[in-house]
Amino acid sequence: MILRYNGQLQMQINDIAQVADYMWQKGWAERNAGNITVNITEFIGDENRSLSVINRIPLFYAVPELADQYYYVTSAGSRMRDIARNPMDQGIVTRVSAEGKSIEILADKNLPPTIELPSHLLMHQMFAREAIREGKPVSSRRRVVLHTHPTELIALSHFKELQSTKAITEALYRMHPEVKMCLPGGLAWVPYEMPGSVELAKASIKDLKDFRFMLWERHGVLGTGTSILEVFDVVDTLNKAAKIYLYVHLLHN
Ligand code: 2HA
Ligand code: ZN
Repeated sequence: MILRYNGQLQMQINDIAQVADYMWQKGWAERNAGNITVNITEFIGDENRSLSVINRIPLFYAVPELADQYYYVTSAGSRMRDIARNPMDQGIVTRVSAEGKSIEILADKNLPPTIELPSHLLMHQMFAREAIREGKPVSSRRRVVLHTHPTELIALSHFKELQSTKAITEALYRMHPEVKMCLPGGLAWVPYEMPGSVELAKASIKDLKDFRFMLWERHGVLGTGTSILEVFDVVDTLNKAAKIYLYVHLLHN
């Protein structure tokens, strides 16, 4: 079925396409690098609640807190440059089933979701629990999970002396004071785990309680928040600080 657009939903999808384009232009999205999930429940509108289910994918674990939540999800193997051109040709709108045991693909096509969807859903489950604890709607806390491969931040993740939350955060704060303004909580350090592995998901979820952004050793960044444009801006600022770090150290050696 084809997604029916209302103004707010169109803006959300446009923002996703815009950020996919920025990440490609920045050189953070080689081949099929990166993935995005956004909770769009607030914007979905009654006109899309009756879309028929194209496919149902069982989950290995239940996420009852996410029952009836709607997500835009990039598809497995999709390229950011293609998502930028046509977000519904390279991504899907899904709903978590009423029992939270499967996801239902609603629009536009029956594409396989990113292989990172199970770990993204565990993160969204954590955000849902945060919101529920505060008596707020499930999607009112963080709605966005974005993963990308920013070159200079990955380069910094190779330096032994920067391989801790304290060391990487202080180095970036020192290089570019803007970082502290947009990310006062700091950047969490996650030691190397296989991309797409359960271990990487578990390590990330542990840090998500206290941090919105994390650096995965020799791999990339995971960012969370309420607006995808704001999440992009933070990664961009972090990566700028990483670039300055590299220039300064090159000039000193
Ligand atoms: O989705 O970046 O880490 C492709 C990746 C996996
Ligand atoms: Zn990756």
